[in-house]
Amino acid sequence: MDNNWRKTACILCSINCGIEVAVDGRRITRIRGDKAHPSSQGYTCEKAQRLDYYQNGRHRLTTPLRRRADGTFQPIDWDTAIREVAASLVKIRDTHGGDKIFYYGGGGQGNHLGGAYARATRAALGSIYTSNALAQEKTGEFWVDGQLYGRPRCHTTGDFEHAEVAVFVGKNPWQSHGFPRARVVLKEVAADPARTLIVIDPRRTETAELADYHLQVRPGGDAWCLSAMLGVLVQEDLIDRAFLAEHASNGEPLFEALRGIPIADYCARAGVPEEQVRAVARRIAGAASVSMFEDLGIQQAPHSTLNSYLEKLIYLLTGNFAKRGAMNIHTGMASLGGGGKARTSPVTGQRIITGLIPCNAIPDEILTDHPNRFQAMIVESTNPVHSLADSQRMRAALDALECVVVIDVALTETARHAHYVLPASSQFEKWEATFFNLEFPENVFHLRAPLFDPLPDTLAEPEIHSRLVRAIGGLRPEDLAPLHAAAAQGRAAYGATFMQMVGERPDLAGMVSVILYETLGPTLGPGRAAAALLWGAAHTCAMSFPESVRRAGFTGEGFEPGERLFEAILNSRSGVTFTIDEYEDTWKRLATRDGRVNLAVPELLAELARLAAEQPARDPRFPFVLTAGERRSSTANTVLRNPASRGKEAAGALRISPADAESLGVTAGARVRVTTKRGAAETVVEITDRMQSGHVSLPNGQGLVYPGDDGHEAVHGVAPNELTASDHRDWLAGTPWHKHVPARVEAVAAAISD
Ligand SMILES: Nc1nc2c(c(=O)[nH]1)N[C@H]1C(S)=C(S)[C@@H](COP(=O)(O)OP(=O)(O)OC[C@H]3O[C@@H](n4cnc5c(=O)[nH]c(N)nc54)[C@H](O)[C@@H]3O)O[C@H]1N2
Ligand SMILES: Nc1nc2c(c(=O)[nH]1)N[C@H]1C(S)=C(S)[C@@H](COP(=O)(O)OP(=O)(O)OC[C@H]3O[C@@H](n4cnc5c(=O)[nH]c(N)nc54)[C@H](O)[C@@H]3O)O[C@H]1N2
Ligand code: SF4
Ligand SMILES: [Mo]
Repeated sequence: MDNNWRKTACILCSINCGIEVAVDGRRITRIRGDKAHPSSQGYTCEKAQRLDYYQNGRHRLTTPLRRRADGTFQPIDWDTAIREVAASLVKIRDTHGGDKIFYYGGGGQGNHLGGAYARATRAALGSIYTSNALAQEKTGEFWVDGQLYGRPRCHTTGDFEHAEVAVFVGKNPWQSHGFPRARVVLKEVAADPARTLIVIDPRRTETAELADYHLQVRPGGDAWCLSAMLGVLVQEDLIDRAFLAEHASNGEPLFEALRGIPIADYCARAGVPEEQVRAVARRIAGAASVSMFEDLGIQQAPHSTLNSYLEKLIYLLTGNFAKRGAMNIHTGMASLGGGGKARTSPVTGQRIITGLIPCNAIPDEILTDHPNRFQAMIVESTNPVHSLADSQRMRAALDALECVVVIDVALTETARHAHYVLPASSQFEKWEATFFNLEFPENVFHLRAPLFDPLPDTLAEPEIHSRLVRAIGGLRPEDLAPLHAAAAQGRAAYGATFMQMVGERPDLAGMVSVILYETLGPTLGPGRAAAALLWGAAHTCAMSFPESVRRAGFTGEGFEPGERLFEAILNSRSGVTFTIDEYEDTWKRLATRDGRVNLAVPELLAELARLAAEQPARDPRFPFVLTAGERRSSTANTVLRNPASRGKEAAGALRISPADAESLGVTAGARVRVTTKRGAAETVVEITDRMQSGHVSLPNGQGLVYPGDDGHEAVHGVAPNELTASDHRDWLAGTPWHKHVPARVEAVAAAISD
C-alpha cells in the first residue's frame, strides 16, 4: 500500500464505511473504500468523495466565541471560555437546580465520543434531561420494541444479506443506506429470481425502481396499507401458527382486530391495489426468510408509532424472527439513548422514551413561565434550529434561555443564538467512533485515529468536557489519586481499583467517562486518551455478551476477554468485529417476563380500531402533501455546509409530478412558492414522474448559511423546518410528521404577472 493512504471512515451516514484517504497538507485529496473494514469491505457511495468539504472550508470555527449584547461574537481564549461557561451554568444550577440545564445532541452521523464524555459534564451539573435527533425519528419504534420485546433497547436489525424477501417501508436505502453495502445487496436481491424486493413508498424511488413489488401508497396511507396486509395474513390463514404457539403471547385481541379489517376498503384508502396487497402478503408468508426496514417515511408521518407496531407484526406473525435472513436483536457497544430516570418531561409531561424528551416538545419546555422550565441548554454536535420542527419557535426558545452553549465545528444556525460557542476539532483531527453498531450476526466497532493535527484553537470534546468538569468543581484531585496510582501499576491493578471506586462512590458514577480519560487516558499512548472510555465499554460488552465476544475471538478468563477486545479496538485501524452471534441469541436478549414476544399493545390496538372511522384530513388551503426532508445523493444532514459539495443539485429543488406541474402551469426550473401553516419558501421545481400527483418533496439538510468568496454569508436552498410546525406530531411518542406537511404550491412568476 502506498504510504500516503491513511485509514479512517466516512462520517456522512450511520453506516460509517471504512475508507482510505490520501492527504496533501491539511487536505483530503483522494478517497477509496477500505477492503479490510469488516462490514463495509471496500464499499462506499459517491458521498464519501465530498469529505474534504467538511474538513476544510470557511465554515470552520477557530476560536471560542462569546456573544455580545448586539448579537455579534467576540473571540475569547479557551481558559476564559471554560471559566465563564462553567460559572454561568453553576449559577443556574445553584439558583434554579441542575435539572433546568437541558442537554441536546451528543453526536452526528460519525461522532459519538463527545456525547459519552458530556455525561460527565451533565453529572457534575446535575443536569438530568436530555434529548437528541433519535427523539424525532426512532423513539416510537423503540417504545414499540419495549412493548413487544420487554425493553425499548431490544432493537432489531434485518439480515438483508441472507433474506429471501427484503421489505422497505418508508425507506429509500439506495440513497440513505441504513445497512452495510446497501446498493450491492439491493442489486443482488433484485437480480435473483428466487428473491423478492418489496418497497412501500409514495414515490418511485431508486429502490422502488429495483423492486419486484412497489406499493405506491398514498402519502400518510401506511396504517391502512399495513393493516390490510396483516388482515390478509390472518384472514387467509397465512400466519406461522407453530412459531406463534411457541414464542408469542397475548395474540388473541390482535387476531380479533385483524379478522375484522375490511381489506378492500383499507387498500382503497391507502391508494394501493387490493390484488397487489394480497400478492405481497402471500409472498411474505411463503418465504423462508423476510427482513424489513422501517424508516422516516412512516416514522415521520401520521400514525407513526402505530405504523412501527404494524410493520413489526408483519414479520412476527410470519415467524421471521430469531433466524437467518430475518429480524434479530443485535448486540451493542454503548447505548444511543439518554440517561436519567425521569419518565415524563418537566413542564408538559410528555413521555420520555429511552431517556429522550420528544424533540417537538422542547420549545414547549422553554417558552412558558412554568417554574420547571429549562433555563439553559448545552447543544453538542447537532443543529436544532435547523433540524427540529418549527425553526422560528426553536430560535425563540433559545433566545428565552439564560445560557446557551454550543459545541460545534461551524457557526451553525443554532450557534448564532448561543451565548458561548466552543469550537471542536473536526472528526479527522481527533480520535472518534460511533455507537451505530447495529449489525447482526456480526457486529463491528471502529475507532478512528486522527488524520491531521487539530486546527489551532480547537479542542476535542473529551478535553472540553474534562476541562468543564474541573471548572465546575465536579472532581477533586483526591478523587482521582487512587486511580492514578493504580494506572501506574498496570491495567489489572487499574481494573480492580476502578471496580472498587464504582462500588464505593456512587456520587462519581456519572463522571466515569472523564475519570477514565484523566486516569487511564494518559497510559494509552500519545493523544489516545479519548479512547479511555472504550475500556469501560469493552468490558461491559464482554460481560453482557460473553459468548458472542468469545466467538469473535476475545477469549480467556475473568477480565481477559474485555481487555483483549479493548486492545484490538485501540490497535485496529480498520474496525473490529466485536461480537459474532448465533440466531438463537435473539431469544436470550428478549426481556419479557415469560420469554415470549408480547403481541398485544392496548394503546395501539385502540388506535388501530380508530382507523375505521378516520378520514384523511384535507384542508383546501393546503391541497398538497409536502415531504420536508427527502434524502438525496447530494444531502448529508447538515454536515456538509459548502453548497459546492452538492454539485448540480445545489438549488434543492421541489420535486413535483408532471400532472401537478401542468395544472400549476410551471415548467422545469420554474420558481414556485411553497406555503404551509407555519411559513413559506421559494425554490425551483424539478418535474419528475417519480412523484405521484398531490405529493411534493424537498431535500433535507439544505438552507444552510455559507460565506461566499467575498465573505458575505448567504443561505443556500430551503431549510425544511421553516415550514414545519411542532404540534404536528404523533400522540404517543411525539415524533414529528416531517414527511407529511400540508402545503400550497404556487408559481411565482404567475403570481407576479397577475
Ligand atoms: N444521502 C443521505 N443519506 C442519509 C442521510 C442524508 O442526509 N443524506 N441522512 C441519514 C439519516 S439521519 C437518516 S434518519 C436516514 C433516513 O433514511 P430514509 O428514511 O430512507 O430517508 P427519507 O428520504 O427521509 O425518507 C424515506 C422515504 O420515505 C418516503 N415517504 C414520504 N412519505 C411517506 C409516506 O407517507 N409513506 C411511506 N411509506 N413513505 C413515505 C419518501 O418518499 C422517501 O423515499 O438517512 C440517512 N442517510
Ligand atoms: N424537516 C425535517 N427535519 C429533520 C429531518 C427530516 O427528514 N425532515 N430529519 C431528522 C433526522 S432523522 C435527523 S438525524 C436530524 C439531523 O439533524 P441534527 O441532529 O441537527 O444533526 P446534523 O445535521 O447531523 O448536525 C450535526 C452537527 O454536528 C456538527 N459537527 C460535525 N462534526 C463535529 C464534531 O466533530 N464535533 C462537534 N461538536 N460537532 C460536529 C456539524 O457542523 C453539525 O452542526 O434532522 C432531523 N430533522
Ligand atoms: S455516505 Fe454512508 S454509505 Fe456513503 S460512503 Fe459514507 S458512510 Fe458509506
Ligand atoms: Mo436521522
